[in-house]
Amino acid sequence: MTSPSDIVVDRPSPGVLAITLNRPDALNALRNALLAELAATLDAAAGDDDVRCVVLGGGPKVFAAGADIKEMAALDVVGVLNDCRPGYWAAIRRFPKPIVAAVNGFALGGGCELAMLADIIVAGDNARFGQPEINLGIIPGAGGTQRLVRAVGKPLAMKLVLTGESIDARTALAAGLVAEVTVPELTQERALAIARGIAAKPPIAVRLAKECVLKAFELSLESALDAERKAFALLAATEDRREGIAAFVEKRQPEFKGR
Ligand code: CO8
Repeated sequence: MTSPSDIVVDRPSPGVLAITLNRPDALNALRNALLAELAATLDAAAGDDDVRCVVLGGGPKVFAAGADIKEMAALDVVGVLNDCRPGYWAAIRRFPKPIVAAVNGFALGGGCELAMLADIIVAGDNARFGQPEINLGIIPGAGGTQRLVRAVGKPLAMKLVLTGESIDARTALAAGLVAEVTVPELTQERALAIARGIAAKPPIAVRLAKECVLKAFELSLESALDAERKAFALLAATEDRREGIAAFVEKRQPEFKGR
């Protein structure tokens, strides 16, 4: 049973869906109900033409302090094997439109893994990223051992995963985990500005661009270049490509329709 209050969903401007994690008293710990609600919201947004980009935030003080440890404590090995959470994480991972994460405060454990599922991370300078699972006798379970390595390289990823230490926003920026750092009061606004910019771009090209960039993590270079070539050719069939090029030649703003 999902609680409607675990996330707040808003449409701050055309084409942009803002999702805010809403368990501030538990530092936005990602209990099952929250993950279910987030996955269902993204599933609905995937099929909604009025959503072109998502901003995912946790409010001014915290992004998410990880899986809900109290909920997790009840699981034995059979419970973990039958866990519903991998399904929710897969739904978030499969979301085909861009997600911009606005991260203030802690992004730890599953919170860091959730931020890494976003396509762009804007961090407040109060943000802290880490994978402290080792302190609980477990390891990251939603991609942390893999995505962190790909984002920041082996030495720093290994240090974070093995020591449970966290890094601040500036270190995360220097390491390539986040795209921008700002003051916490502006994190959400910056993320929204980026999302508004993406929402004004041609949606099919945006979708294929995201798909192709993600292939860099999944395929060999040769196969990924092949996929890029095919996506590039596919876009030649879109009205938006004609519109984009015509608008450039005619020195006017393009009007993209997602066709
Ligand atoms: N789960 C549940 N409750 C939490 C969590 C959490 N992860 N984090 C904080 N809370 C709760 C606290 O229990 C406390 O509640 P209460 O007031 O009722 O006691 C409240 O939030 C405030 O927390 P603190 O008093 O601890 O706040 P501090 O500012 O003193 O400390 C910290 C903040 C350092 C973030 C601290 O709360 C902390 O260490 N939290 C746990 C961080 C952590 O270990 N995260 C990893 C969790 S494991 C995980 O994410 C695995 C993901 C696997 C996914 C697998 C999918 C298949």
